[in-house]
Amino acid sequence: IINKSFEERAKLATNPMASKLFNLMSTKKTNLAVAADLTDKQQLLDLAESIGSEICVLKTHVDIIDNYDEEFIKSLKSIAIKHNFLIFEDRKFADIGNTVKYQFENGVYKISKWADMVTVHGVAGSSIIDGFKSGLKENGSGLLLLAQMSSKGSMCVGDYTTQIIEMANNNKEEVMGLICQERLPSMTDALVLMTPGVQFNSTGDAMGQQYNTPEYIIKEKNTDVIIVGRGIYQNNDPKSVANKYRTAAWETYKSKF
Ligand code: UP6
Repeated sequence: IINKSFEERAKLATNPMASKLFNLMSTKKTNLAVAADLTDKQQLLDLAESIGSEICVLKTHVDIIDNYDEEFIKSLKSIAIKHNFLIFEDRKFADIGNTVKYQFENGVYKISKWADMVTVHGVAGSSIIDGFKSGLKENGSGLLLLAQMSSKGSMCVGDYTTQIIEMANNNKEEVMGLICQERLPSMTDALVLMTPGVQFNSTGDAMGQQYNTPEYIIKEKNTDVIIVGRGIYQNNDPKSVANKYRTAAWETYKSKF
C-alpha cells in the first residue's frame, strides 16, 4: 500500500474539518485521540488540561456527565484552543433525518454549537445525513460514519461496511471520516480513519470491548488515528501514559514512508 502523508491528504479532503484535522496532526505531530469517558465535569476538564499537549482530538460522551452545564463546554473549548486539539462528541446518532436534526441542534447539549465532529450510524440509510446539513454549517464540522465497531459480535461487517463506505464517498462535503478497525481499498485518502479499541496491556474488558496495540492498528491495519480511553485516563499519570501512546502511534505512522 502506498501511503500519502497527512499533509498531502489535507489537500484531498472534501470536508473542512477533515482538512483541519490532517493539518493539525501534521503540524502537532500527533495522531492520538483520547476517549475522555469521565462522569464528573471537573475530572474531565483536568484530564483535558493535563493531556491536551499530546492529542489531536478529545472524544466526549457528553450525556454521561452527571453535573453537565454550559460552563463545562466553555471551559472545554478554551482548553481546546489553548492546547490546539479538536472536540469529538461520540453521540452515535442513528434515527431518521428529522429527528437527528433536533438531537444535533437542540435539547440540553446543543451539540452542533460546539462539537467539531460527531459519529453517525448508517442503519437508517443515507438520508440521515440530511438531518445534519444545517447544523454542520454552523462551524464547518464533520461527520464520522461507523463502518466497523471494536466490540465482540459487532454487526457492522461485510456488505454493511461496504455500504457505509459508499455513503461516505457519496456525501463528501458532510462526511470527514470513518470509525473503523482496518483500512479497506474503497476508503479514499480524503477520509480520516479513526480506530477505537486500543490499549497496550489488555486484550479486552468484561463487556465485549476488544483491544489491539497502536502499532498493530497503524501499521498492520493502516488506519490514521488511535482512540484510547481507559488505557490513558485510568492511570495515575495520564500525561506520561498519553505520551507513550502518542509516540507509539506517531512513530508507527512515520515508519510507513
Ligand atoms: N467506541 C468503541 N468502539 C467502537 C466505537 N466507539 O470502543 O467501535 C468508543 C467507546 C469509548 C471508546 O464508546 O468511548 O471508544 C473506547 O474506550 P476504551 O479505550 O476505554 O475502551
